[in-house]
Amino acid sequence: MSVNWALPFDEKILPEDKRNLLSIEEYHKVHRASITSYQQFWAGLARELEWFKPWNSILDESSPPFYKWFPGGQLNASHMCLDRHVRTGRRNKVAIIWEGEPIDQDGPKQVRKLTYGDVFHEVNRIAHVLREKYGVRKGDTIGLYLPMIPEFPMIMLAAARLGACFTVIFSGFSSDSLAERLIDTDAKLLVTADGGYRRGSVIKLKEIADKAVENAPCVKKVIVVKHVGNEVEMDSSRDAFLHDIIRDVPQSTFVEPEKVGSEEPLYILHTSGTTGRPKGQVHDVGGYLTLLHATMRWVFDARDSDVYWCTADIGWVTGHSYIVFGPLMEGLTALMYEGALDYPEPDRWASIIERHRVNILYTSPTAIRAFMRHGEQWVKKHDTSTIRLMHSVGEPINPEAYRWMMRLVGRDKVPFGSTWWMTETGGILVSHTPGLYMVAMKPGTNGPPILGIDADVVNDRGESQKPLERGFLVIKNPWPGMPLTIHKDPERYKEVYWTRFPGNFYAGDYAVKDDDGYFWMLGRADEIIKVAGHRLGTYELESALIQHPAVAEAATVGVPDEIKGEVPVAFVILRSGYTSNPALDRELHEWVRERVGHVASLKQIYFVSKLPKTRSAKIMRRVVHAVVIGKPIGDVTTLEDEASVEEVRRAYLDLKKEIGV
Ligand code: 6R9
Repeated sequence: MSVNWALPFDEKILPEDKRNLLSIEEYHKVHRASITSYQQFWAGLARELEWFKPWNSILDESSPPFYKWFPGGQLNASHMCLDRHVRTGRRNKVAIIWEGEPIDQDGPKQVRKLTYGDVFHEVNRIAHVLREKYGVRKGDTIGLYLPMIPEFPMIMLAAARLGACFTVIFSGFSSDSLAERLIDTDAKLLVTADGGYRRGSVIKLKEIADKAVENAPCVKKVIVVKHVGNEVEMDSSRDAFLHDIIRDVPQSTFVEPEKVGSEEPLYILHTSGTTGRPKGQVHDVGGYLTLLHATMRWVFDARDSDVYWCTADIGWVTGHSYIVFGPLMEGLTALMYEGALDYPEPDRWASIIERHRVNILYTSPTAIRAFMRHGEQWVKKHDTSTIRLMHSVGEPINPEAYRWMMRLVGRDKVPFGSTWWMTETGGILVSHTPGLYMVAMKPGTNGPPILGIDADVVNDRGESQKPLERGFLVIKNPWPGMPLTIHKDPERYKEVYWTRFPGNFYAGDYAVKDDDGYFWMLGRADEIIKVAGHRLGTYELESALIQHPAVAEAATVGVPDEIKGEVPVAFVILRSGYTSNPALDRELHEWVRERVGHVASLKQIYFVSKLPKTRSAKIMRRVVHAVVIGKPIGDVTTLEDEASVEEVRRAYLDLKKEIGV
């Protein structure tokens, strides 16, 4: 059955700068031509990169869905981001403006400005010690567990320089999550820091890393960046401070960038799902950089004079692509901020824009909703008129948040879009492209697919939906930036993304197209929860819960939250002998935070004696979710015991009455 979707699509906003303005019909025409010969189209973009050796063919399609872009071609991501620029006038251009969180009445206590020359020298020195002292080579993987400091991108670039693969673990993850990801990637070296700041307190990263390494025997050595200066325990046979090991490496050290195959791995980044362990998405070099090059130009309209700020954390894919590789490859000045956007006062973000004269802003709906809640007087304290382009990412943007930001920062005239993509896609695939062609903006839309990307909305049988009929988002052609595979699990890669609609990539999102062919992504069709734009799997939360001795079974679902978009709640069945009480409730909250990380704070725990299950004993989270958000529970013919639904509903309503949530 198709659902007709009411979208606010009558509201169209035109940017003030109409240089690239196209009607949507004209855009579709250009777009159609780009996807008809998409391979040649992308090869044209790839030629703008600097290759050590040209590719043998554009796309290896011999064993779908394991596509390889530009096989035979050789390049190096560190060379692309640094060497190319230091040969030119960009050597003395600021590459990274970094601001730390601590601040007093005189302003931020730490601001660092690193030129392309500075970053180049530092990356070479780090690459030198990684190779000479730690024996890091092509084929090795190193783990990174770091706060948002300039060393973070520099270590990624040093690994890439050696042709080694890196894997970043978000610093909000716990030691268990860190260990699991290190083991999955056989990381032999871990780079961490003494600590990081978060809303004025210090997160003791080294301590968490130590616990993880105890359980991850693959990790033989640990490098520690001194950042906060907190006391840390150092195991002299295993640990060393970065500043100590590079002290004697001369500034002029040059490490020849390794010639890396286009189709070889650059990094592995884990994403959460509903079942099984987190999936390590493996990204290549040539295709990935090609997509970033295109989207930096088209979506962000990157120009040499810009100060560009992406407010994400490098721990997530947005930071990989649009803090590190995208902006540095394009030779931009990228701003990096360590802390919370509304700390210590709600205007921190606006003061950063004003002080550093930011031109391009890439942020999230969650951040915008938090700014809104604090009130517009805070943003009005600052001159944000340097902003000439904005985008949001991570979750659907509600039209209210869009309009607020557009009015107060966008002055109702700058290009402002919502870029859709995911860890798997490597870079932006559905978005406005004001740097190339601009079409009318509509609050809440993602816009049409970018050139070269054939996206569609389909029904259960894989047939195209009509405008305003909800369906599943699919990508119909291979695209540069797509994953090579899931690390150690190619079968799963095939099954999760390529089996539901054979030949098409299944993204797992609900979407509709409107009459103009704009896409509106409506949220996940599976049980992935997006908390403040961060992707969390129900599986990780539930497996943490059932490790607790009191818990027999658990189901977690996302519930709407005014600021964070969604937050997880859990329904828990206790083992016999245990009864629910406030102390146990507190303990379980803490237990999950400790095991998964602070991103995984449960909003509420409901104690029940049954959960809705299928006859094959699978928990029906869909049913739990429907009860919690007050929607019809839909088809329950596979439900084993209908009373369980009542039980979940009662637990939910009782607590709601009691505490008013
Ligand atoms: C980049 C990133 C991917 C999921 C994706 C979708 C949601 C991302 C969105 C959006 C609506 C946008 N999503 N951007 N939904 N509008 N502009 O977020 O990657 O963490 O892997 O999440 O995020 O549901 O499937 P990732």
